[in-house]
Amino acid sequence: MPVKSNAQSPVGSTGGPGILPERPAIVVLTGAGISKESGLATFRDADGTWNRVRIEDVATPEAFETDPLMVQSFYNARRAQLADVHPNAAHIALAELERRFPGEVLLVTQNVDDLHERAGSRALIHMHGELKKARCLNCGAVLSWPGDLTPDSPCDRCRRLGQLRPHIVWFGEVPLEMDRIQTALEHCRLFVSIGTSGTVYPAAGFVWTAGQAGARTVEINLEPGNGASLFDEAFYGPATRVVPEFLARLDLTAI
Ligand code: BJW
Repeated sequence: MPVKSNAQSPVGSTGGPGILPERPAIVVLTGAGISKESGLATFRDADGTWNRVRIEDVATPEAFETDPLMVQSFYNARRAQLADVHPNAAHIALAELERRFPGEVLLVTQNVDDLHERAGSRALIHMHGELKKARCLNCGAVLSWPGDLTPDSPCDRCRRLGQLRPHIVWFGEVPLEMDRIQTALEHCRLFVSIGTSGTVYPAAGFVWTAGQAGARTVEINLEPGNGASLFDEAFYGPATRVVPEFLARLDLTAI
């Protein structure tokens, strides 16, 4: 699958360059498992999204070129679902960590939902994009887009019709903010991975980068992920229980 660059697209993060720390002591990576108990499906569990729809039909640039209406409908439904779900105890515990820790924390999420920001996290990167944004293929604008997107929606900036796509990183596209994430991983002292199967790269390789740089690496998941052997420590169980417990026990003065 050829890799396409998202270079045209500006910052994919919530916090913005002023808020995002360059060399945080703690980097947290989250995946779909953290939002599962809020009511959002994961991808690869038995009841996951990829057992319901084919990746090739909805999550590649080729799918969008072939059938934009089908792809827009898939993302419209998932965007609409965000109105019915709420941040859970794991999202809230991570937002509290950011407030409580005297140093800097960077939260990198693979999730395209908005539950981390609704819980109060600010230093946040959405490396696979955001459901509530659209991107213009003509002018590159990244627009806030809370409602449905149609194949002929006009761009708010250049006014061209039919050029907007979901601001989502599909297979074969380069995730957002990779330089910033790489620098953070190379300088952090604690790396915590939560609710991800460790299947999709480059996120699946972050534990290796952080470990090579000397960070303590911790996996929190329902069950061991694909990269389980790469972590120094692991805590298994539902995120709403294990994440608050782990963070409550963490000695913040020792990081
Ligand atoms: C709980 C829980 C509870 C449940 N509590 N836990 C061979 C061919 C072609 C491509 C490739 C290839 N080999 C590698 C590639 C690259 C490809 C890739 O990795 N493919 C693999 C599948 C093999 N990657 C890419 O194409 C990426 N781009 C890229 O690599 O560019 C090159 C480049 C990179 C860097 C620099 C320069 C160049 C892009 C990947 C885009 C991924 N997009 C998606 C969909 C878009 C968003 C959307 O529609 O929502 O992102 S795929 C999907 O997977 C989504 C997720 O973010 C991502 C990760 O999934 P996640 O979060 O791990 O979910 P699950 O379901 O897998 O796991 C959930 C976990 O939670 C499980 O472990 C459960 O146990 C656990 N859990 N309940 C705690 N209550």
